[in-house]
Amino acid sequence: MRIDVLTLFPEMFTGPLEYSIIKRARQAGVVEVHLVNFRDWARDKHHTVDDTPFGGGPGMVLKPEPVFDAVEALRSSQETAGPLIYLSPKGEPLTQRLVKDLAALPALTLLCGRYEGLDQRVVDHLVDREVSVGDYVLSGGEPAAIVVLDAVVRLLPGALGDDQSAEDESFNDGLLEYPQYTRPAEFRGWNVPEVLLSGHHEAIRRWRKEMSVTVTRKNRPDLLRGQNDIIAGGHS
Ligand code: 9WO
Repeated sequence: MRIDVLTLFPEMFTGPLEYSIIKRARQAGVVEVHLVNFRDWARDKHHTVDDTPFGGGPGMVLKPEPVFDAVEALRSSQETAGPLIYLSPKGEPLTQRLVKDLAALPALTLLCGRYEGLDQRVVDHLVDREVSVGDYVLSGGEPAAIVVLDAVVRLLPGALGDDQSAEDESFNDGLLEYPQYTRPAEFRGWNVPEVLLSGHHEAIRRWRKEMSVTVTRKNRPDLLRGQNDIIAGGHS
């Protein structure tokens, strides 16, 4: 898979690209990440990328020309031009379903905004999908793009080591994951739940399902809508 990232701060990606799964996937040739600074596409001598908003108001807006030029240059130089995804708090929520769909593509372009955002004509006439990673405002789209990058790359065939599973751990059956424990069986007086030491696999399976339902009900009751069959299965 090829992932192009359009950003005014490409250096923000160098750390994440050099660790763990993303690093190994790049080394294995599973993913190729290209960082593009769209300031390089500004045509004036000061490489201006922003201007004041029409209608007044605070801050600055990213000019359309450098973004259009950068994206069009990418699209004409590649045979596999993936969809252009703009990271924005106004976007559709990023879900594991969307991550899976993106991971199935041959290419992807991530566009990171700054300041008060992009000129709307970029969103209307160039962007394919506007995606949000959560209901909060960042100082730019870069941390959100790193989230998308990480979630997508770990699903690519060959990205994970043998000891890891690309199953969406926290979303089996649409429930949150059950608690995990490892040695020692007693730590500072706190014991690992007895059932996990019992070797009784059916009892362990039931306990884990029950814990999944309990933590989901507490932290994400929205996920339980339409899941009553699964909850019933956990108690049967
Ligand atoms: C800032 C602002 C200030 C005054 C009036 C309106 C304003 N809107 C914004 C704003 O939304 N700024 C964004 C900063 C513009 C696009 C890049 N930035 C961004 C992306 N912040 N948060 C995200 C983001 C992306 C994906 N998922 C969650 C948050």
